[in-house]
Formats: sequence, C-alpha cells, structure tokens
Amino acid sequence: MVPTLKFANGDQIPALGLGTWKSDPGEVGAAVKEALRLGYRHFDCAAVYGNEKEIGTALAEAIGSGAVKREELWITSKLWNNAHLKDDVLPALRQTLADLQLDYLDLYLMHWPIAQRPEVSFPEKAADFLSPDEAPLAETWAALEEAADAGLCHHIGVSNFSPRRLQQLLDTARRAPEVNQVESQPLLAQNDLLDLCRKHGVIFTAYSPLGSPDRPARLQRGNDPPLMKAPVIEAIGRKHGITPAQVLLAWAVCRGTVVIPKSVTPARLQENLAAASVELNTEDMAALSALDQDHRFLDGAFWGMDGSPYTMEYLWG
Ligand code: NDP
Ligand code: 1BO
Repeated sequence: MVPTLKFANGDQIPALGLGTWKSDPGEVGAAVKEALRLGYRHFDCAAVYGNEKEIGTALAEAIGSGAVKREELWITSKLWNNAHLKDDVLPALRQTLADLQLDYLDLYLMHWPIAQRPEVSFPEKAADFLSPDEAPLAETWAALEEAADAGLCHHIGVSNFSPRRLQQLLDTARRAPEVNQVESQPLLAQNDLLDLCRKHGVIFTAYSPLGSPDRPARLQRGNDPPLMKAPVIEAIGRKHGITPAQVLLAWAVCRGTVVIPKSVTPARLQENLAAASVELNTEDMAALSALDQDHRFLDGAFWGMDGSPYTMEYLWG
C-alpha cells in the first residue's frame, strides 16, 4: 500500500508515482498500463516530455475499461518554459488536457522559474529567453491561479524553485503554491528547502531519485557519482534484502516527501512500487542523510549560457 500526503483541502497524493521523462512514445503507453496493473495511481507528466498523447491513450483505455476510475488517479503535468506569458498559459494547459484526454489535472506545476520565447522549444542561445522583466514569474503564477479557479487543475505548484524563489512567491501569491517538485536524493537532501516547504504546508516532491542515469548526454558531466552503487546505499540494501534503488526510494518516502522514479521496465516498476512500503530505521536514515553533499545530477547549467538572464545564482541562490 502506497502512503499518501494530504493537501489542506483533504485531497491525497500517493507518496510514490511514476515519472515519465525520457519514456519514449512507443514505450510509455505500455509502461503506464503495466504500472496501473501493478497498482500505481500517481503519474508525473509534462508537455515537454513529448509523450502526453500516448499516456492519455493508456489512461483513457484503463478508465474506459473500468480497470480504474478517474478519481482514483493522481495526474500531474507541467507548464513548459515557452508558455509563461499570461495569455499562453491556459492554451498550454488545455493542450495538455486534450493530449491526456482529461477534464482536469490533479496538479499543474510551473516546470522551471525560467521563461523562453514562445517559438523556442529548448534554448540554444541567450536570445531564446525572455527575461524575468519580460515574463515575470508573478504573472505566470497569476495565470495558474486562474486555471485553478476555473477548475482545470485542482492544485497548482512549482518545480525547480529554490528557497529564495519559493519564498518570493509565497510572499506575493493569491493562492500559495501547494507543491515544489525538485531534484532530491541522499547526495542532495535539500534540508533547508524541505524545512521551508514544511513551514508553509508545501508538499516536497523528489525528482531524479535514482540519479537520472538515462538523462541525455548533454545534461551529464564526467564526474557524476554512480548513486545506485554508493557503498552506504548498497550496504543498507544488503541488510534489508532490498535493492539500492529501493533504499533510495524508501529514504524519500520515510522522510515525508513524494518521490517519482521513472521506469519503463516491468520488473523495476514492481520493485520501485514495493519500496513505498519499506521502513528504514533511524540508523539507516542517519547514514543516508550523512551522504548529503549538495550534488545535483540536473544542475540546470543548460540554462546558464553566456548572456542568459538565468544564471546558477538566479536558480539555486
Ligand atoms: P530517475 O532517477 O527516476 O532514474 C530513471 C532511470 O533509472 C532510468 O534509466 C530507469 O531505467 C532506471 N531505473 C528505474 N528503476 C530502476 C531500478 N529499480 N533499478 C535500476 N535502475 C532503475 O530519473 P528521472 O530523471 O527520470 O526522474 C524521475 C522523474 O522525475 C522523471 O521521469 C520526471 O517525471 C520527473 N523529473 C522532473 C524534473 C523537473 O524539472 N520537474 C526533472 C527531472 C525529472 P528504465 O526506465 O530503463 O527501467
Ligand atoms: C530539462 C529537463 C526537464 C525534465 O523535467
């Protein structure tokens, strides 16, 4: 049984969901169907992943066949950076809803605190961005608030927001963000951010919990440690008779966060789901927490090309 975390209105998000970044069209539909069969009820999607249509078909088949009810599912999607201008937000959300074949999302997130020109899918040069003055985060957020008011998404939140960016939004928003989805694994515990989230009732979702080993080569650096081979993690796994991946996922769930591992492999889907019921003891949690070294596998350096308004200082503070 997957534990849940509660929103202020009583809605509950399963603490473990299926990530879908890099799950290619042609394989993602089968992965979603197998995940549903195994008992996953939470799916993490995004327009930029380019696979929402196939996920939508898989969800529609499962709902249509009676295998699962819409209200038993938790579906998150994200607004891409090239739709931050206030008139672009609702059309982007409506496209995601059409692709996913849904009337509403459970959660809609601003994917990054970064704005690109509408015609740019992924920036290659500084001129591809809109500056924070040209596309203020507060205006993008106000459009998300309108989407929530209209019932198109039941909850709204952000992603890749540092403590400083999150605090700024908390200080000014009419509807406070309810989730912040960020990278987190034992090498990047983000304790300050987690504390801030807890203080304001913001649910913390951990992405890339396994170190994102399949991320594109352009997002990798030569010195990344192989997270699932870390001796402390392997030793805790051996002690409990579980895999290193399960140790990592159990750590995230046991510290009260939501976690969204990606897999398209049936045996791993099952293994990852089972990790949500693993209880690590205080000693294990302390040993894992001691690994914290502020190491990001997804450091956002790809936004920081020469002349970009979105420096690493802007992003992470
Ligand atoms: P993960 O850390 O989830 O790692 C995914 C990789 O691990 C895949 O190669 C997968 O292989 C492999 N894997 C999965 N389970 C196991 C296992 N039990 N044992 C060994 N290997 C395993 O990386 P992601 O970066 O994909 O992060 C997860 C999700 O978080 C994303 O898919 C996305 O939904 C979200 N995310 C959000 C971001 C944001 O900006 N908001 C940024 C990054 C991620 P295989 O699929 O072949 O089984
Ligand atoms: C730039 C990568 C985004 C994944 O969610």
